[in-house]
Amino acid sequence: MDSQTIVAPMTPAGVSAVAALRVSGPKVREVVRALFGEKRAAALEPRMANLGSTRDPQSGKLIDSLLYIFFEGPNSYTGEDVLELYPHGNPLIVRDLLQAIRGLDGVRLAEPGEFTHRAFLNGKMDLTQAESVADVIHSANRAELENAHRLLGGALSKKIAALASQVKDISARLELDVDFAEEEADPDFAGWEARFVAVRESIQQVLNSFHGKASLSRLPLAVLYGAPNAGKSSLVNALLGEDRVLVSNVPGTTRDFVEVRLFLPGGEIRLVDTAGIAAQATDELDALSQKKSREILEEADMKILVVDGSSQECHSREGELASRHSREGENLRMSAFADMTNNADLVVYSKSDLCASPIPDGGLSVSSKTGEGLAELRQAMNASLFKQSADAEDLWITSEREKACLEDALAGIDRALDLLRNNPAVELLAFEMQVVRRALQSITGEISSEDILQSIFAGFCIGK
Ligand SMILES: Nc1nc2c(ncn2[C@@H]2O[C@H](COP(=O)(O)OP(=O)(O)OP(=O)(O)O)[C@@H](O)[C@H]2O)c(=O)[nH]1
Ligand SMILES: [Mg+2]
Repeated sequence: MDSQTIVAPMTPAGVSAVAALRVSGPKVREVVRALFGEKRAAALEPRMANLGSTRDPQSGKLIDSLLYIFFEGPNSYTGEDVLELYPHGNPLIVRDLLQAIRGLDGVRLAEPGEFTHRAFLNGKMDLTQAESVADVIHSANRAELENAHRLLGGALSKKIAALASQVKDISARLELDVDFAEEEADPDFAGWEARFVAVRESIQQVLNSFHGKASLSRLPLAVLYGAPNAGKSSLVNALLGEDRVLVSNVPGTTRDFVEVRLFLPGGEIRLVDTAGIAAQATDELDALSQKKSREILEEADMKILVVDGSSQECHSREGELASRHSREGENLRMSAFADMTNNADLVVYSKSDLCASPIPDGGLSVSSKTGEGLAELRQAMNASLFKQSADAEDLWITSEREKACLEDALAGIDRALDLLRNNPAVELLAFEMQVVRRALQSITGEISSEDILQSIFAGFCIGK
């Protein structure tokens, strides 16, 4: 690790009420002296918020009056001396402050993830925890965030450490046998297989828990579709609690599809309101609108068919739009339409305030006017679009690197099992168990190379 002091903004570029910068390294006290003066630096108390004015060390011009906190190493995020500064969130101020700090001798701009990299090198966290810091920041839904918090809390580290120590015991025993191999012509392998299989199962279990991360740029997508005038746009407004999209009693009000963001208990989703789809388009524009509706439906993670619950058709069990239209004619377009209406993940019967009769099973009765059924609709969307909130014990891994290490460990234990069953040679067994142990230790970073560390932390954001 180089001994330079590093600085970076922790908050994204742009205007905000307050911004935050972090400085870490041996020159932190000198940074305080340069920014706030000799007296402040001499009286610096760890973990106390200070209000001060800072001037550009070169020009003497006021940069800002701001809060700052000093953390004395090793009791800091990185394990080094750390200074956090909270100026007003004007990009000009952040820039000036950054310039003033990095202009000091022995201070440079931090690389992405460098603070966390230092935290790892200084033993503040292991590699699974360091990787989960990025997950905590980027989780796209609540279940992921809860998992990331469990990882950061060291839940995986504990599991892996327990496994590694099991393997270590086996290795120690095997190595002992290697030492005595000459004297004891035929080591006794009875009982070993069960131990190997137990290790294998534990590794496989963690490996099976792998699933990738949802991407913030790919939020789950729910699409509302149905016949013109069914009440789709009204439902979007009711779910949002504001009049965002146009509503009218003229069928064909919505032309282009409209996308909004909606917060559900599990996280944020994209909700799309589409143009009404009918078996027959009224004109060219209508045909185009309907084509777009069909296209976005193909991308949907949840297709919600909205049926006008106040119309006659909704009251007969078989009387959904699809069958109505298929009865009307059998041309290709209509059967495609029927397919689509039959493909719904959920059928919502709208305008329940106008419709007193019961609705078909499995459907949901809602009114955008009175709010009836909206809570149930949100719940159904949440259940369909998000992995159900995991219980406290549930833990999964998200890192491809950790997955690859586990695969190496699994391959090693499989080779060891094969040897044990077919050709038990104590040296070879000891060698394979060492491979397994190393693979496990590299998950937590007990064994790591500078290259691997570089590639992990390069994926972080600046300032973390
Ligand atoms: N009473 C009542 N009227 C509703 C309800 N929801 C929608 N409407 C009325 O039904 C008509 C059509 O509503 P929209 O939300 O524009 O229907 P749409 O499905 O978006 O229609 P298109 O965009 O034309 O496909 C409007 O006159 C709404 O006021 C409801 O829950 N209760
Ligand atoms: Mg509409």
